[in-house]
Amino acid sequence: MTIELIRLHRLNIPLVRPFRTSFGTEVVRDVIIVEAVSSDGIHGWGECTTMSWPGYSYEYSDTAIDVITRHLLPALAEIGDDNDPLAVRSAMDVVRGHPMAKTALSTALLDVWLRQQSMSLATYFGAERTHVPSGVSVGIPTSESVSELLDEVAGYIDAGYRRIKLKIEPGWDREPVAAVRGRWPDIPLQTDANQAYLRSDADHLASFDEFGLLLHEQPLHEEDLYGHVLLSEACATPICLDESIHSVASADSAIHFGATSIINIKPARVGGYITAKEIHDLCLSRGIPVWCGGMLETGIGRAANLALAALPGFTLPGDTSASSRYYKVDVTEPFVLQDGGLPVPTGPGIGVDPIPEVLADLTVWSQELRPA
Ligand code: OSB
Ligand code: MG
Repeated sequence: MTIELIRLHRLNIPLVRPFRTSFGTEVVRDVIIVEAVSSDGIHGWGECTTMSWPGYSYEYSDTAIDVITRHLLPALAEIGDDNDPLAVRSAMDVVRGHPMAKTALSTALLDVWLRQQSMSLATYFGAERTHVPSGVSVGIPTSESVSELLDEVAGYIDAGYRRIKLKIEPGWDREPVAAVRGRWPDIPLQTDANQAYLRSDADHLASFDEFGLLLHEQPLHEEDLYGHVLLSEACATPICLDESIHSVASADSAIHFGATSIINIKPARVGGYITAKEIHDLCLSRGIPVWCGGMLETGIGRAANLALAALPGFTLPGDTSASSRYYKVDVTEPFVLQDGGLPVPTGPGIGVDPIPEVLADLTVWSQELRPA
């Protein structure tokens, strides 16, 4: 397969409501969609889930554009016309880090490669599930009002979401969690602190044990694996890592040392779908439950995440919510919640395409690149 052209589309998409976490507030999604066009006229798509600022990780949209343009695309010249997914990943390995940029470009190439074989991503993974249960990640209300939070959560529960994740930070934690648990004693409930706590908060976090939570997601700094081991010993609530897991090796280490007993697999955080699948396989062999995280993806990234989440180790509902939870208008046909979950796309590749007029409408910048 010869890739003739790579197009970067930078979109600004308003969120239906601001998404506030311990690392900041996102009001408009600043997302890059990568389009790869092959010489036989096939278009493949990948989503770069960076935000406009380095709040979740060091990457952001400007660095991703730079890395794709100046480093990843030239690195691919090494493999010539060989666009086998493993060859693509190893060619990109010469660039340290920048997993979101790698995910965006490698997924567009993977999509072309699969479409040429008329094979869906789910089939390529060996996934058998056709429907994936959905959870929803609920931001900190900008008003900091618990009653507003309860109204938002009620809307999700009425819509059929199977699990609620509350974003927490020091000062917004016990009160909202107690209120949600008090009103819905049986709903699967978890927290996500995005690294906002310190080792010295162990007793405080252990006090949440009374709420019967599924897990605490990434309470401490991503580099503090030992801190998470200590926290796991202090809390009955399982600890689940997100930001700390970048690779198969980091997942293996975190499991081995007892820093995590559940893992949030986000393809964009680990450099792509091939590595995400390998982490799934490792966790399955170790008896570690996984669930599919998200980065407020458009339909492009969501479609690929659903294929991954259809694998058997994904035993907990993930952050694979319907398009309407994020956007009034999605870039693809919207994903609509059915029976508390979403259908796994069955078409070739990622199984969805952007709607050209919507893509054009939301685009604030674009660029064409010619691979060397
Ligand atoms: O930590 O899981 C996170 C969104 C952006 C950045 C980080 C995170 C999130 C979410 C939302 O929690 C997940 C989603 O619904 O896509
Ligand atoms: Mg998280």
